[in-house]
Amino acid sequence: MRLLVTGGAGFIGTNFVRYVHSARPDWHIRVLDKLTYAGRRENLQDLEGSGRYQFVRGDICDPVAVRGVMSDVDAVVNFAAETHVDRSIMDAGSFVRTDIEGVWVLLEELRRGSPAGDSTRFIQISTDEVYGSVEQGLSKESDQLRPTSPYSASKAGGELLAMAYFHTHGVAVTVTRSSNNYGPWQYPEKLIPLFITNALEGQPLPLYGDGGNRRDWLYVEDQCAALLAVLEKGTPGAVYNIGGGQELENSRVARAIVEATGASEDLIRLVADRPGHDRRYGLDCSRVRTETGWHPVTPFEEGLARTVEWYRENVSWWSGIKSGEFRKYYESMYGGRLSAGRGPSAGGKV
Ligand code: NAD
Ligand code: TDX
Repeated sequence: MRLLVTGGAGFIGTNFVRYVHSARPDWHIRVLDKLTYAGRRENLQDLEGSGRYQFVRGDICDPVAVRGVMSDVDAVVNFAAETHVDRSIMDAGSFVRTDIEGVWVLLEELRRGSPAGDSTRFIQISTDEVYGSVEQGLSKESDQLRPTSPYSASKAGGELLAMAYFHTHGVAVTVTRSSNNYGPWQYPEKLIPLFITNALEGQPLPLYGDGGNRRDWLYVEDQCAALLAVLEKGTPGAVYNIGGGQELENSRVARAIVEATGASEDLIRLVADRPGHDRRYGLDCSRVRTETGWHPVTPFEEGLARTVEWYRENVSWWSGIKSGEFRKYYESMYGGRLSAGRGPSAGGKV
């Protein structure tokens, strides 16, 4: 098996490449990654001498770069994307480019290089956010898509285009829609790594709105196992929900982080809400379970403990990130919100 992993130097990609490298010792893995602010070649540096791993820097929107890495592969797993909802609210341009146009470039190359009948697999990693906010119950793969943020709308565009290439051109596309991942190597802009690293630094934990929005949490190693199962046992033309089955209010997550890091609960601050903030997502994962046998095995408390330990042991990884371009981003995203002071001491109840 020769596997191309696009966006492999980001959070889930790094975990997936490491997982597959160890679980399938006869597979060759090539990563194509643009190395945006969210990607780090160093995450996978130790695999570079193994003879089974190759890193190529390049943009999935660039047909020449894509052609150069795709000609001899059996499967492509596409993680490459702009992924942070808050950044998509500030500026959606790069989301439209990478999450829609980039997917199109990958699909065009698959179509060109694989005349009908060829079976190069294409796994498009999508998200539960494409269903939009679901107040009650669980979304099934056949449900209507109602994305509400520029991020989720771009991801919906990418996966719909991918399925169109399955139906129209016979490209062997499979789509996965997963819930919120957490674990090692996650860029500290997302809720869990931001709150863990802020707690370790004694900085405030800015909780949006009333802290009552709910997410379903999936430990990243479980996500990797699910993706390998889908790659090996899933069906082209199918969509698979992949969830952790562990739904929590954000305020509970914040308190769990405070507890796991030994920080003070006073660090938790209620701040102005994210515009268009989806209240809840929930996934019915019976299809992936029935067809591949996969189910998540990591309880949230255990996954969080492992994640906190990883951030404690890898301070140089995240403190470097947080002292760079991130500072400007953090100030523009949180500076005004935090100084507006809706924290518990100012009356906001967590
Ligand atoms: P991430 O932001 O940590 O990493 C994204 C990676 O893609 C980075 O390495 C970046 O350099 C690379 N990249 C960005 N634009 C690129 C381009 N134009 N060409 C090549 N590489 C490019 O993201 P993540 O959290 O690891 O998410 C991976 C995928 O999983 C994304 O498609 C995301 O939409 C999806 N997803 C993530 C979650 C989650 O909770 N993190 C949940 C569901 C779905
Ligand atoms: O500072 C914060 N405070 C806060 O209350 C941040 C960054 C987030 N939140 C809230 C917003 C959400 O309700 O926490 C929840 C989780 O937020 P994020 O970590 O930004 O994730 P989310 O918006 O749910 O999207 C994530 O899951 C689905 C990923 O970023 C997406 O890439 C993925 O598709």
